[in-house]
Amino acid sequence: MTLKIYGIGASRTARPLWTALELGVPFEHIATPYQGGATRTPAFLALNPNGHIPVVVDERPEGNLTVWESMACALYIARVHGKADGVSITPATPREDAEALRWSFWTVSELEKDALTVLMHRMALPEDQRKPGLAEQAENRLKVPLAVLQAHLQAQNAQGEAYLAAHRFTVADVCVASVASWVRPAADLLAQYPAVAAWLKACLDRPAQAQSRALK
Ligand SMILES: N[C@@H](CCC(=O)N[C@@H](CS)C(=O)NCC(=O)O)C(=O)O
Repeated sequence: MTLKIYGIGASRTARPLWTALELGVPFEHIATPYQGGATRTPAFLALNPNGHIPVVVDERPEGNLTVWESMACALYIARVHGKADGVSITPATPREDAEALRWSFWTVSELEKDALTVLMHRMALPEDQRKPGLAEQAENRLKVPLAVLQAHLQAQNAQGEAYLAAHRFTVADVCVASVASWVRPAADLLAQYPAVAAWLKACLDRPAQAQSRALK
């Protein structure tokens, strides 16, 4: 039985990679950059007709199972390959499962697009291609979801829970922190949400995060 993860760490593939590394699940990393045509070959398109990374292929006794969409990949690995023992990052109760699902869906619908605009136009693009006006507009819109995240984390902290779904770090934190990290170039904005900034730092300081990003 082999778990294969296609993609590179410096992409949304970090989400399933980070999840697998946190769990200590053995996997084969199939280095697949999103630039240069590797995601447009017939073989790759047969795995993901969208032509995007990540893709997870779980070679199981009953047959191969293919998962794409980065949040689905991370949640799948946690659920199917992790232990729901209340210690690992796998959700262990219906409440933890609900939190992981809702915050992952929330991230792709409420946070990801504007966070990516901040990353691209404050840091990732060559300076002469950056449009600070686009970044400013995105930062203004991000005040709404960041306030929602801040309120949730404050409520969690008030009941002695340091992370999104539980007292311990779970796959919910992988899914949200991997996107919230894109807002870091807007340091002044992030500083307005101290519970978010502290939680994000705790998530990104985890060794498995750096290990996932380093996989080329
Ligand atoms: N919603 C998808 C988006 C996947 C995606 O856009 N991946 C990028 C890399 S981060 C990609 O493969 N881009 C190459 C392309 O679209 O050609 C997910 O979360 O998996």
